Amino acid sequence: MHDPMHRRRLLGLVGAATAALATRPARAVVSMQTQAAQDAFTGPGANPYWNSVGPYVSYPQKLPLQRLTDRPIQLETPRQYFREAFTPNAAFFVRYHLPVTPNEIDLAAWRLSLSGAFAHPVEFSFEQLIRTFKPVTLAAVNQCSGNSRSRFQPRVPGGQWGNGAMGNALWTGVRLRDLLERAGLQRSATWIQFEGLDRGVGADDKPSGRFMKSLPAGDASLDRAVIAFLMNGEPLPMLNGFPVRLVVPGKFATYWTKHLSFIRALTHEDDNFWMKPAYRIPDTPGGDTTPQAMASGKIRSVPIGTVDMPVRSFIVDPDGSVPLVRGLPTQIRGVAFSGQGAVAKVEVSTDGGRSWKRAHLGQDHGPYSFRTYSHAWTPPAAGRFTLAVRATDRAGHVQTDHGVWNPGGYLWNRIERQDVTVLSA
Ligand SMILES: Nc1nc2c(c(=O)[nH]1)N[C@H]1C(S)=C(S)[C@@H](COP(=O)(O)O)O[C@H]1N2
Ligand SMILES: [Mo]
Repeated sequence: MHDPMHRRRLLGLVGAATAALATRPARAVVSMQTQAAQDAFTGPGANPYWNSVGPYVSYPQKLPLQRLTDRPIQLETPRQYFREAFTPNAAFFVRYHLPVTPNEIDLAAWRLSLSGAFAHPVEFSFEQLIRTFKPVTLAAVNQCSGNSRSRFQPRVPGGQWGNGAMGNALWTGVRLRDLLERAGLQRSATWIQFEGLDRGVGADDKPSGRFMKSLPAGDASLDRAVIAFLMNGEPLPMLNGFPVRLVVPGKFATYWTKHLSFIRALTHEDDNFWMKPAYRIPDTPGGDTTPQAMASGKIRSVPIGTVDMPVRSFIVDPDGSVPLVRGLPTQIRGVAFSGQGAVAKVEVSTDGGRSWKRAHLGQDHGPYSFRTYSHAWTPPAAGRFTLAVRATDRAGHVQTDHGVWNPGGYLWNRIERQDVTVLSA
């Protein structure tokens, strides 16, 4: 981890800045199963583990998290940290693609460079970055494209995440557009490429040794993108991208480049491995297809950055670990979000999705944030109950019972359920 000297220096700089403020994609389907077999896993009434089943391991600056893999490091956030709108930095999930990740970064030597189709290619030191541009703060959910991939039936290759490959934070940083303008982004630029400092052999057969992601130069998401140096008011944990990371509100986390150090204005489409064939979705409504359609070879694919994150909601409490009591009031609560428009409504069902009641929404932290919800429920009888939650966003999208399928295991957003046992007092 980085030297405490650097941390102190960073905090000093950050203080000055804030004072101014007020996988490899599937090549083949692993197994074919009948609709009945699929429903047993993911159909209505199914109650898969909320998290993955990895061991709890503590990494530097991190509480014990559920480890999927060590090289690259992949750590999942346990369910209980989603009780609040903001995910603690020390509990925030971690996902890398390459095995060699920075353990320390000398802030005095670190630079963010802008190269390629700019009138004035430029490099910024950390101090220049935070002093030159006006800092902004916004809340946004960072969600891995493969969050909940373990629900896919048929199963697809890739990290078998439960629901904990997501987190919400208050990000403070400078606007990407301000930097692009300062460097004189040229009209010939069609894609903007981002790269961090992690290195090594990844899922690529011909190892690039670098993780690079690009968005179209005119993409609306770049207007809201922020180069963040604070996460929930603190320097970013090393594993979440110290000293700065890209935050692209509404887009999946694959574009949220950690240890962001290289920004390149490209005059051609980026076809490096991490843009093609990795991180692509079928060019179909909702990125939904079938193994059969994939096998036909007729499905065109597009980068996952083509879409914003679909609406989701989660039951955090109760979690089924303790029985409820008949006649004793309890709170059903959790979080909801959408990259396609703020959460407009959250509804809760206590009869497995047959009838729905509107939940109470918690504080509004902006359109890209988690929104907490709660619903008071007094179990009317002893027995088994299936709770369910569904959210609707301002664009009118509502969660359904349909489980999406695509070979990358992306875009899962079906209605979540939780079975609970109720005892007679
Ligand atoms: N430098 C770098 N940035 C990266 C990645 C990476 O491998 N290297 N992975 C991306 C992906 S796919 C995800 S899901 C998020 C995870 O962010 P986190 O580790 O801060 O939770 O980082 C994104 N940014
Ligand atoms: Mo990801």
